[in-house]
Amino acid sequence: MKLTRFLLPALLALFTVTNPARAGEELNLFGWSEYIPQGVLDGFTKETGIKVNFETYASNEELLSKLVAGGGSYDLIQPSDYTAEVMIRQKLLSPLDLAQLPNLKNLAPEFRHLDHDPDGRYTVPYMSGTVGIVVNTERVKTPIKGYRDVFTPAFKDRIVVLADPRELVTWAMFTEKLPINHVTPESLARVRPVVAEWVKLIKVFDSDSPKTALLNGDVDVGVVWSGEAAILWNENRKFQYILPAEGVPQFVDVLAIPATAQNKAAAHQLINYLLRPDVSRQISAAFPYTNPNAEARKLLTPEQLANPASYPPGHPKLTTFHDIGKAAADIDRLVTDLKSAR
Ligand code: SPD
Repeated sequence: MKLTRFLLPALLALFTVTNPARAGEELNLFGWSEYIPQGVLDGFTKETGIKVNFETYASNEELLSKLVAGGGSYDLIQPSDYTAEVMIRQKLLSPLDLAQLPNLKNLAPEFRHLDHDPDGRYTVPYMSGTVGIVVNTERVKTPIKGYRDVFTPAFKDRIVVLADPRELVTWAMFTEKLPINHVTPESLARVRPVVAEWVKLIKVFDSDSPKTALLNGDVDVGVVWSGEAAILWNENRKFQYILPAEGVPQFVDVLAIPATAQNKAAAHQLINYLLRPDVSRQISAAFPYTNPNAEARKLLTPEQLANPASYPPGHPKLTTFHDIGKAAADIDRLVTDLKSAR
């Protein structure tokens, strides 16, 4: 009698606190392609019993449009810093319960209090990286220092770039010495002819796996995510990564819980799991971006830490994107127009 009235409820309460999401539950994860190893998600399911339904996207625009259109009911998403900024402003994210994220302590101090979410109320850094140039040095003998060296007639149909309008326009803005986060009709008019010339030279637009065209030898040079460049470097040292002289975009992709999430407890559990050093190390092994988890970095090999695409030597100047409001749609339109006219 006593057991039922006092002990059992107490035990149940304890279980609920330490293990808020239970076996049989499901979690809907919407994340970047080529970023979260399936083995990591399987490990999470094995430990918690929570099944992860994983859908992927290749651009922040795709994530935003699906979320705003109410398509799918996602419990955990992975926007880039500047897109999280938009989502926080539009009240699309749920505040985090930091008490459920003890592994936040593993993050390096420079990845806390980022501009897009200064108090860390809504987002948790997942991976960071840069966008830069990869050159197949067996096929390209001319020196490549910046975007202007890539987008030349000599490389017509030998170039792969990200299928990401904001990136493409930003590279052109860097070359024109325009501020990348203050996009106006005038600045877009300035870069339009530059981008128009560039798109005629590009053979492949691919944000999912731009490394593939370089590995296959379909192209000789690319402007790609640093993690893709790091994989190429691991594959063959002939693939050199170059931070563009005119300006280098840096991103921090984060984990966040949509305001509409149905299973916020499980989402917190997965975030905390991904912050575990042993788990985060597995992510770095498969997708070698810059790991913001200081404790996980201690577990990486000297070779992993010496990959110049994952951890660029020196202290290069990097520039982060910010919310540019309605100009984002103008950029999309401009690139769509120019691509269809080529
Ligand atoms: N395959 C994972 C790519 C992640 C890139 N995210 C950064 C986007 C910045 N525009």
